[in-house]
Amino acid sequence: MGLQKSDALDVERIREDFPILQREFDGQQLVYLDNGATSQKPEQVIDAISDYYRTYNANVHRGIHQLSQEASIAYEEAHDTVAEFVGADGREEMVFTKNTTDAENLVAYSWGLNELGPGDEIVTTEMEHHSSLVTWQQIGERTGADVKYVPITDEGYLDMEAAEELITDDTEMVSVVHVSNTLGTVNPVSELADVAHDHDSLIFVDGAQAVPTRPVDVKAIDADFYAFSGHKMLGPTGIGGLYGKRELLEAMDPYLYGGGMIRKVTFEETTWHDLPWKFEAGTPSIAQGVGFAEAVEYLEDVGMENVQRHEEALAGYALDRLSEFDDIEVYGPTTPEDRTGLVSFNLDGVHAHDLASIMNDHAVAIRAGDHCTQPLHDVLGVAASARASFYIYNTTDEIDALVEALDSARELFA
Ligand code: C6P
Repeated sequence: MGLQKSDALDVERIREDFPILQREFDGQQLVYLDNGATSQKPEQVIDAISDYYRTYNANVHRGIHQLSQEASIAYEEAHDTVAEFVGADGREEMVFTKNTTDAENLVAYSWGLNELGPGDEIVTTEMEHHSSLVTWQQIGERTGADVKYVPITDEGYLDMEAAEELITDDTEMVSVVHVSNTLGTVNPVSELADVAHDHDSLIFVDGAQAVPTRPVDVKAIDADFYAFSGHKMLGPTGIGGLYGKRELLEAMDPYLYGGGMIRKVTFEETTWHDLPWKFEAGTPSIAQGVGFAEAVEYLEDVGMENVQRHEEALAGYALDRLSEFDDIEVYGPTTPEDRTGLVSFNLDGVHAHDLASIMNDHAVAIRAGDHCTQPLHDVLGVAASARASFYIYNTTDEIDALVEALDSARELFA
């Protein structure tokens, strides 16, 4: 297995932990390049989830029996593990959500509906995922706040000059994606946080593609809110993290009401539980929380600096290989250090869906479509693109397999 351009990780060793990578289709070994959509899961995470169900399955925060105590401790400590991973100040600043989308909606509903009104502005960007763009659009419609979009440059970077003009004293919220899931661009979120704070605005950072692929420190960024999904970083589906500055979370109303999030209920009124439980109504995703923490521990063992170097190496290799062909248009920055390990592209004359289907015939799994960034695709002037996205178990050989499959697509459509 070649990893000619990166010595950051022991990829062969890592691959042994991922049973799904052994799958073959018609005798061809799976090449999984759809990690931006969801990552695969190592044995350690699968075992941690299985172990919870096999040995200490119980509801949390509701029972005094031994199993419930064990489950409660594991679920609570999972918050600590995830909080520490992104530099949050303890479990009080780490709400478990279903995913990034859920975290975006939590902030939009709990903070946005109460705090925004006519004359206020939300500044977001042209490269946002629908989970943020649609959510703020709706909150804008409901509250009368205007939504403004920072444009992108021809090279696929955020236009920072425009950002500085758009963010004004009327801005109440800046919402920005840390790493674009379509362009791969790594945005200067810390710089944007400074601009936002200079105007007394808050900043929400969508870290769905960043936390899995690079070291993230929410305090160093000075984000007010920061969201990410467990399933894109080796964890299970159904669990995500929302970091929020403690004083903001304390001041916000709950998002969902019900069991588990209350302190005292009478027929007349209710008071709320401590953070983060105030935002986790109902029976939470316990197994998923346990699996999420295990995934974080796995990534810590690998080392996030190494993950980042590996991502950049694979991005660089993919950009090099794809630039060999005149009929391929690649989107996003051409400098690997400015992006993460995902590459969106189009092959002249072949619809991205056809391309993904031909890839599938070669057991190469990529994503095709708008990647939940339709407005960004409008800006790029295309309806869809193909996207290969890499993770810690991917190799340069697999990128070669992608390029070979592209050759057959070319032949088929010639
Ligand atoms: N992007 C992709 O293939 P959820 O679905 O809530 O876990 O994550 C939403 C989300 C938010 N922001 C960014 C930057 C994302 O990339 C995603 C998920 C997947 O690109 C599915 S559309």
